Amino acid sequence: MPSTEQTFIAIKPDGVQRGLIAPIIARFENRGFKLTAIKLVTPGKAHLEKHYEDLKDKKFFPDLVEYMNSGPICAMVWEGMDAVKTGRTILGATNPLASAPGTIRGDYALVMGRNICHGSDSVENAQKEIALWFKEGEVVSWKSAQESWIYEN
Ligand code: IDP
Ligand code: MG
Repeated sequence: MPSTEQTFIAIKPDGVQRGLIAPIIARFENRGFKLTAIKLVTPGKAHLEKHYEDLKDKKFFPDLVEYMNSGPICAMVWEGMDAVKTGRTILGATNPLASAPGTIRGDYALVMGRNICHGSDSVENAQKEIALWFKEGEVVSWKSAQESWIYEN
């Protein structure tokens, strides 16, 4: 049976402005993950401070919030086997210079303050982030016709 693990993936304002929505979505689709929610949002400072509340004491926090507040964000939920950990692998390391080619950050970014994308770092945080970014009913449960070609049984 396919796993129903979900992760929150966001294309940050630089990724949206640079026209990278489609190639980023393609990486998750092509890998076999299922898109269960997507929207373009500019949620405002308070929401972004909440999203990154664990980092509020970091020196870069004000710049991070300003960066995230600088344009629309493409917020998504992707579902599938090991979605959280594999989602992070697809993104690459936080520092794009340390990200392997073939990862999103390793292919499209150079600096941490413009690193294109966000991905949940644990199943627990994924659940929190999905609840923060999406309302009840915005995450859609559906059966992919590809399922039996991606998973065994
Ligand atoms: P992650 O996005 O890989 O999970 P986190 O440590 O959760 O990395 O940091 C959140 C975001 O804050 C990063 O994606 C990056 O945009 C920014 N950031 C993290 N560390 C630094 C830093 O040392 N300088 C500038 N920005 C940073
Ligand atoms: Mg993080």
